[in-house]
Order: sequence, then C-alpha cells, then structure tokens
Amino acid sequence: MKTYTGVKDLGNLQDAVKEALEVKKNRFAYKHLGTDKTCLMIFFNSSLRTRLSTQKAAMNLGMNTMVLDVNQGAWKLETERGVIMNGDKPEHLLEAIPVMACYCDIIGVRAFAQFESKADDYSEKILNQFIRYSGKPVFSMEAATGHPLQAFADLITIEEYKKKERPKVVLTWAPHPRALPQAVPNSFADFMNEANVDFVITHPKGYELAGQFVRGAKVEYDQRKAFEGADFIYAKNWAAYRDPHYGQILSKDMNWTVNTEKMGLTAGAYFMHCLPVRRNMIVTDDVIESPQSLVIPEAANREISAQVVIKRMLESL
Ligand code: AN0
Ligand code: CP
Repeated sequence: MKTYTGVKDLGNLQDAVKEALEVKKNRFAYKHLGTDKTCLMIFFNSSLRTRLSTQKAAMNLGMNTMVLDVNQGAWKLETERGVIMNGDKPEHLLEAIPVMACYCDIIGVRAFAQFESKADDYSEKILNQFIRYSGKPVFSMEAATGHPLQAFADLITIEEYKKKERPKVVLTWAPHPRALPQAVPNSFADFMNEANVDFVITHPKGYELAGQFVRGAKVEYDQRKAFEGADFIYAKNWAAYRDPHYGQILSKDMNWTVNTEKMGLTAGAYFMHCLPVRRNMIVTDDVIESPQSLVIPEAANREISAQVVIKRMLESL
C-alpha cells in the first residue's frame, strides 16, 4: 500500500477487517517488518488519540517513530506556491516535504480542512503535496476531507459488537459550538457504504455532505425516525458543506443532542463517537457513560487500524 486516504485503498474490506482482528490478537507478530524503519508523523493540528495510537501501532511493528508538530517548534510552513514569503512563514512546504522525507520510510499527515477555500480543501491540497513530493508511502491521520484511520477503527468496532449479520447504523449530526470539518462523517459514510450494514444519515436541512461520500446512502431529516430500530448510533458534528455556506454553522439546535430518550427509540443501540466529544452538546452524560457506549473500544481500535495500514505499507517497501 503506497497511500491511505480512503476505503478504496484497503481493497477487499472484509479481508481488511479479518486482518485487523488477526493483528489485534497478535500485535507483536510482525515486529520484523519495521526493524530499522522510521515512521514520521506530521501534525498541522492537535491530536490525542491519533498521536498516541499511531505511534503505538508503529512501535508494535518494530519501527522507530518521530513526531513533528508543524505549528509548535518547527518553522511555520507556507503552503501556497507563488507567494512572496515576507509574512510569518519562514519555510515552504515544497522544501520541507522532501527534507522530512529524507529522514523516514513512511509518513503520516494530519492537516484539517481550513474552511478558507472549498476547492483547496476538497482537492486535499496539503495531503496531496506530501504524496507527490515525498516519494514515500503517505497515510492520512485526518486530512481535509477524510479520517480513514478513524472510520476503519469504527468498522472494526461495529464488526466486534454487532448482534446481527446486517445491523442498522445511523450517522447523526449533533450540535457543537465551533465549526468542525466534514472529514469524520465523510470517511464514516465512505466505509459504511462499502460495509454490510443498513446505513442511514440524519442531519438538519443544509448539512448535506458531499455526494462522493454519501453515494447511495439514505438521508432521513427526522432524527427520531432515523433512530427507530437502529443498532448503532454514530454521532458527530460537522459544518455545512454546500455552497454558499461551506464551513459555516447553520444550527446549534440542542434538540439534536443524543440523549437517553432518543436512544430508547432504537433497538438497544450502541452509542459511538470518534472523540474528542463535548458532553451535553453532542451527547448527554447518561448516554456516554452507559454500558451501550463504545467510545473507548473505538479509541482502542485506532491502534489496530493504524497497525494494519502501516503493516501493509511496510510490506510494500
Ligand atoms: C476534529 C474534527 O471534528 O474533525 C477531530 C476529530 C477526530 N474535532 C475537533 O476539532 C474538536
Ligand atoms: N479521534 C481522533 O482522531 O482523535 P484525536 O483528534 O485526539 O487524534
């Protein structure tokens, strides 16, 4: 595997889940693959889980890891070509990428949507420069339009907890005080559309996601109706995608918060969220603390999804 930006890079998804469950049982069995190899992780944005789980995954594979926080301690990077660099950014990405690539074998990149230009965000301007100019395998650690390590971990979690062959999985928008990217819901939809699940998306009008991720999924604007019979409720906030409101908050309607009453409409559904989560905005304390909450197992599976991706990259070196 040379790049990891979406579900398509995993090939057969059932095989990928099988490999993940095998890796989970035997996480130190592939240590030889990474001996004397280095994984460089580059963060343009904050992280708790991705930072730790991806390093852990690389270490399980015998690799060395290096972490760079671009905006803290490194030179601030200009990302636009043609800019007269007389501002606060002393270095250009076009030098920084090949330099960073000299010191490692595999690169992970976190570069969120900036909401300045939809065209720049949806063309994955930063991630694609890493793919193009590093000459190394590159994986997304949440880029502008996707968070495929998270969605893969979520799929593994659903496979582990599902009680029927084809569960009903509902992605629900929920309120949040700040504008958040569509990366997590995009990737979740990307994966659920390929998985053996009955997938429904629910959100207020105006929060429609990009067609390339929604594909044939059912969109139900009535959240309560969407919850009926659900086996998994996956909550997430995102800002508007559609023009002319790209990146904007259209609603902070607290009627969309996931609570015990609404979970009561489901078929005893599990609650999922990628974390970090704002309690009592996205989900009530009661629901996230209930035995139905899978937020910790999801986070634990981030080590496993990262390990499968890095393992496949090592195998392709
Ligand atoms: C980010 C987001 O919504 O994309 C990261 C989630 C994994 N969340 C925040 O910035 C709060
Ligand atoms: N879920 C997730 O990616 O968390 P972090 O932003 O803390 O890495």
